[in-house]
Amino acid sequence: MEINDQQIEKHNKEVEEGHIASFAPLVDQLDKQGIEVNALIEQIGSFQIAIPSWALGAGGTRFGRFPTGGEPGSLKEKIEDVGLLHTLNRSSGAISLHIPWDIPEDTAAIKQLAEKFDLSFDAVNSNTFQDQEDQEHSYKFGSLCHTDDFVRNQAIEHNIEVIKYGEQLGSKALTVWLADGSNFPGQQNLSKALKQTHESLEQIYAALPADWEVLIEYKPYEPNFYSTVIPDWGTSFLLANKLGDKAQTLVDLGHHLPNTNIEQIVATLLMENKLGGFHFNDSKYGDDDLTAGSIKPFQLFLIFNELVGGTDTYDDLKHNISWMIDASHNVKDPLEDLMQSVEAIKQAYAKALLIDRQGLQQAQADNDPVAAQQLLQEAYQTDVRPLLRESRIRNKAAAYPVKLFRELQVRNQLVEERGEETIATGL
Ligand SMILES: [Mn+2]
Repeated sequence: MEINDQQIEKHNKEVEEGHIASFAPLVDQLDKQGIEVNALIEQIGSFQIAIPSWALGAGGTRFGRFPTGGEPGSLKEKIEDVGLLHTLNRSSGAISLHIPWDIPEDTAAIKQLAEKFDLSFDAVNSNTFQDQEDQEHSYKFGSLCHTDDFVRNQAIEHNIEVIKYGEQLGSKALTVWLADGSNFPGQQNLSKALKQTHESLEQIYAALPADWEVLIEYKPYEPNFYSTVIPDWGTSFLLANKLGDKAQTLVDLGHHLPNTNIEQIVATLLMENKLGGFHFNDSKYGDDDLTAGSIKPFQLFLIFNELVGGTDTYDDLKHNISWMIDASHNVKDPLEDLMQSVEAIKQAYAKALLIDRQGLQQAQADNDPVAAQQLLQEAYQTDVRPLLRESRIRNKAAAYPVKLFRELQVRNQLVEERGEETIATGL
């Protein structure tokens, strides 16, 4: 299943009139505010968000899983799915792989396919949170933190193997998320577990190519419910500092206790040059992995406010941070959900670009919280959807990606090609 230029052009022609009716007055309004609209559209359009290979099928919970039908059954099909998304929105130009689920059998063919869709490979992810069939030692009681040298070494070797696969594909980062921790008080020597993890990470770090980074994810609980070895950004930051310049912290928005001020964490990491990347998603209670911006869009905006305000140039923001989605879809079509996430992330970014930076700095210098709030709300309340649409039209993507996805009956076609029963590997 592929979508061609003519289908996109036809769709954009059909919606042109409605689009102009909302876009033209917005341009007038932004012009009056002294905002360079073309530059803004260019920035919005070139912002790319990587799609996780493990989120292209229906997600499961411990209670069950309800397959979508037509799910990608191989790495090739996963790349084709991300290719579909990128064709529709020109904003999903990268894929993040998970090993061993996505081991390429024919690297050259996979690279060629990705190139055809204009996709690059973002961070590769290791998996030491479950046991594989042919695996010698179990991760039941941890991996990089394990009390047993043999288990630790096996986990270290796996991460080094993941780096090698990533290198072949042109990836530049390894993401490490550990399920390591304990379920009961006394089960684990907490300081020893962290120390062992650090020593294991040192060996992985030593295997990184010169232009690579290791991104260290943190999470306060689950699957362990008493302690996790890397529970928070502080612990990740500590490890990243001990390891060196190539180690960075990865912020997964769902990996915080309720009401944590995530934008403040982002600001601190950015200031210390330790913000390696994001896993975007949204949550109501915990690590819910819901569509980005579906529950707390204002928080997403505030995160982008810190990102835009904390970097000098657009290039700093674009090149030094990995932008990835980490979501799970239990009831939505995964591809539609991913398009909605990308849209929400770009809306937050666009709104953050609209903030009157000078005015905000002045309000802060004047200790004027009323003016500061006014300026944030001015930007946040602006309907930026016409700007996102215009950026897509200019990039030859669909003005309304989900609408066209439905009109073309993409899911039905995927079911026809791949069948109802295929199940994608993933979380
Ligand atoms: Mn994550």
